[in-house]
Amino acid sequence: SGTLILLLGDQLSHSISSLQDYPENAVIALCEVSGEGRYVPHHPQKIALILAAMRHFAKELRDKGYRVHYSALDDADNCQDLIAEAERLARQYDCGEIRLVQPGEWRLLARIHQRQKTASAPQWQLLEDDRFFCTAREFADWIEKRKTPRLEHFYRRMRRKTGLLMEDDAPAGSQWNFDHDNRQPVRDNLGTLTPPAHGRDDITNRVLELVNEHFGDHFGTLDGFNWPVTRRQALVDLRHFIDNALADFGTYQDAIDDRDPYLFHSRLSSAMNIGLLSPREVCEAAEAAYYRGEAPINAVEGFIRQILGWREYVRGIYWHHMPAYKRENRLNARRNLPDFYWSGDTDLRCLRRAIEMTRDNAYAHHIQRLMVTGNFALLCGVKPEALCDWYLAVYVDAFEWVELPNTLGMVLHADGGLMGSKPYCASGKYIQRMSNHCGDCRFNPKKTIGDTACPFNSLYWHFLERNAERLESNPRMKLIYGSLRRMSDEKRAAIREQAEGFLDSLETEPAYGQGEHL
Ligand code: FAD
Ligand code: DLZ
Repeated sequence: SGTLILLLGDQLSHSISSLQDYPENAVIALCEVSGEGRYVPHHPQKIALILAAMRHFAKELRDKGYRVHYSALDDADNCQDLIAEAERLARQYDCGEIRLVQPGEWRLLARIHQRQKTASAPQWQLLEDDRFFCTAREFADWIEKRKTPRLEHFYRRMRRKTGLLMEDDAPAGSQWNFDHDNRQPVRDNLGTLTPPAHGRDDITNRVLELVNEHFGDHFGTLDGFNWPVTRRQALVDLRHFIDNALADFGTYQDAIDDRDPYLFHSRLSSAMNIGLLSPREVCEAAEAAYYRGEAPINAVEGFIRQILGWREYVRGIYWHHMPAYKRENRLNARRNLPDFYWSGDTDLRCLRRAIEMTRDNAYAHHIQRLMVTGNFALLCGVKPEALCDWYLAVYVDAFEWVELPNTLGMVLHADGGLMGSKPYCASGKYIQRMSNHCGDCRFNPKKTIGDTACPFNSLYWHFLERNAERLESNPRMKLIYGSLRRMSDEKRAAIREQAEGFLDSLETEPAYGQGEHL
């Protein structure tokens, strides 16, 4: 009997291993199922991206002559669950084997392993996902030899392995890392860039209607949908970034603008994560711009480090430490996610704008995710499962292999320091320095106590005090704990009272989204 090749919604690469050397007459299946749209309440733009990209990809395969089965969301006999639907199709096409590239989320992999153990037919066969620079095995070999694994060491190894930005054995520009040049705050008249507007064909328009019908109740709007749904569109975005934004990417990498959601960021994460672009071609395009003299080394190195370094590192951490990783909560955070994460209805201007941009675009850039919505949740002690479900739901690029280490590890410092040697905690002064939000906010970042004090300030000290036992001995936290210790008892008590008053005001009955999917 035959083979069913199952392609998931984030496996839309023509070079993917499951499409190489497959048995003659195999059926390639792509399945839209409501189960994948609802395991967290995904942003409608994320669902629309996946479904539109799947439909376009299926068409490209058919045009190339492949034998394709496409299960549409509205099909009467659709099981609405990936595993059940694939097994139904295997029976329909008389396939004894279902072959697929390993999924990017543990929850699906665990279910497939379960089917491998218990189901007599069809047989599930998993292939390695070779669309990354580093395999899970290679990462395991690397991390198992290290007492304190750090991104920087891993990244240098990947630079040497790939030759990206290497000149003989030396790093281009004679330094591995140009981070110190990449911390400029936002400034007036930065000159905003408009991303390319992608045309919507009949396929995309139909998907937008469908998503509105089925998932219109989820947080997020569909109106401004402009994510690339084909490789051709993704290449347009890549070219736009290289030609117009890359040169300033480094300098303004950490800046936050009240009006511009994208600044000089690439907006390429979703295209890479679903397979429309390969990380290698994106890095090579940036490297080529450097050697053409079109972008400085601080920009190009900074950009390549995000992809060759961070993106690979988080994936390695995820597969090496799952499933235990998801249960980590080293700072013992227990608070519910404030309801305003699902509405933007808050007086804190920075949070409001990050959440509104997320609602409108299914996107916020890294520093908004880390230092605004992330930092706030860290300082408040939001429980990891609630925050992780939020990040997994609301961003167009969110898949658990990349979302979880960033949220649980980098933001919440819940993994004991695998993702960062210290928590990325900051007071309102950081947000004031890097952004232009504070001028339009009713809170004052210079004040810690009183009605108009920026809540980030008292929360910051409260967080440090609450977690002193675990963090005080960290050499990178010594200075700040010194300041805390030098404060008078009265001042500390006043800050504590201010922070606890604020935290109490957040405690309402949560509407939904508290990590119950764990
Ligand atoms: P750019 O700023 O242009 O960066 C270029 C590329 O580098 C990105 O496209 C991305 O592929 C990669 N990259 C940058 N930072 C990281 C990082 N920390 N980890 C992994 N890759 C990185 N990224 C996701 O792709 N999916 C997620 O679900 C996701 N969740 C996140 C959750 C939190 C709490 C945080 C702090 C970060 C998260 N990130 C995630 C990383 C990063 O914020 C996004 O990759 C980036 O904002 C995407 O926008 P961009 O393509 O414009 O990125
Ligand atoms: C995210 C998503 C959504 C919303 N819908 C589908 C779908 O209908 N069919 C599908 O194959 N994949 C979908 N995906 C992507 C999967 O959730 C993703 O492949 C897994 O989480 C593994 O990374």
